[in-house]
Amino acid sequence: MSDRSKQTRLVQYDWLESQEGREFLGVLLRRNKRRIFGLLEQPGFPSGITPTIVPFKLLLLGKSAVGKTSTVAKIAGKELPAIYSETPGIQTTLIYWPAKLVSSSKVVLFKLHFWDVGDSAMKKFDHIKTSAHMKPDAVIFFFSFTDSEITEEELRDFQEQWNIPILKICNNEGRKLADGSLDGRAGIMEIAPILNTIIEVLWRRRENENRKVGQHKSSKKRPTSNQGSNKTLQDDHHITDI
Ligand SMILES: Nc1nc2c(ncn2[C@@H]2O[C@H](COP(=O)(O)OP(=O)(O)OP(=O)(O)O)[C@@H](O)[C@H]2O)c(=O)[nH]1
Ligand SMILES: [Mg+2]
Repeated sequence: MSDRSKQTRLVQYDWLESQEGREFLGVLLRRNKRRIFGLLEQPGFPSGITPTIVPFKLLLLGKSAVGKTSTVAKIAGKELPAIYSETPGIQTTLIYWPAKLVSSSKVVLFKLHFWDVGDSAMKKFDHIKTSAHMKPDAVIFFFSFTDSEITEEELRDFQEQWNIPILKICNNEGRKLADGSLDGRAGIMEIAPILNTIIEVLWRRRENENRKVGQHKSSKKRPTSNQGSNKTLQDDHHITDI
């Protein structure tokens, strides 16, 4: 059993199916179709609700035709490309994802910025992966189950060894509405486990980083015997405070 399976959850996975979750989900939809948000836009919420927005940048890498662009389309609730064409360079997509934290019962709006890098662009500009300008919060590596070079067993070993979750997605067309367009709500419920796992991993890592910074600061600020001992770290604002 991997360490990951023993960890307690940080995000409430079935929250979107609750009354409150459905209200938040509603802001991602318009007439049951997924809304697309531009770079400067963000969803409006019912009055009195202003969730904390937490941005993350995700870099998608993997060899050509492995399914990066199709996966982003599926996650964003867009039609899948009818025919394959290589992504010429980098294509960015912004997705908002509300989630409820287990620890504080607060709703956080995750702002996920997916950077889909076409394989030949990656080969041409190999420095992208390590570029300081790029600064991704995480890299998602893609593999295809139809690729005979990689077996499921190898992927399982990889998961156990590195304690990185392997997420499976099937980029099928998805349920349609009467007018032939994609059913946004059904699409969201389909991809919810994937996005919840991604934010869970990112959130856990950020909490660990903040904890380390907090410990480092508290050891530096630890009062000496002739200083007041009531000094606290209340001025440190960590994301874990949410
Ligand atoms: N069977 C199957 N085919 C898929 C799936 N996802 C994508 N494909 C197909 O794989 C091909 C490549 O998909 P893309 O998403 O364009 O691949 P990509 O990784 O973005 O490729 P580059 O832009 O060249 O790097 C297309 O013909 C898709 O229809 C899937 O889940 N299952
Ligand atoms: Mg592509």
